[in-house]
Amino acid sequence: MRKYLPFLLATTLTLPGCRRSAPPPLFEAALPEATGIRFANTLSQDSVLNIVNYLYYYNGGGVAVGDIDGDGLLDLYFTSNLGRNRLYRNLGHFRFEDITDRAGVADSVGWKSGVTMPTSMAMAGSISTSQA
Ligand SMILES: [Ca+2]
Repeated sequence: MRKYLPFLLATTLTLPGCRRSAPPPLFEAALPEATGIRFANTLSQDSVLNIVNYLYYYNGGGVAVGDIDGDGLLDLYFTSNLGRNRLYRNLGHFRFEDITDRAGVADSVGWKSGVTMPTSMAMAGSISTSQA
């Protein structure tokens, strides 16, 4: 037993220091208060609007990313199945401004199930973000 004592002592003292530290998270929650993005695709159920009558009822709307004002920052457009869509202009540093009403793209009528946005600069400057 005596001859193993140095090994046991060394192992006992060094093993706790060999634990791996947790890897840093890949994603962090970005709260509406910090980003300015306040969008929720809220659905209610009734006898007409439900998953029995429409299998894709809970598949969601969509999110498009593109630079709508040509400032080099990617802007976000969220579509709501039944509610108001939202267009957010990127101000930089994960801060966004809701420009839905100025752009006239709320489109709160009807069922929206997706959205696309050109990835080129074709739309740049087509939506004015300045307040008149
Ligand atoms: Ca932009």
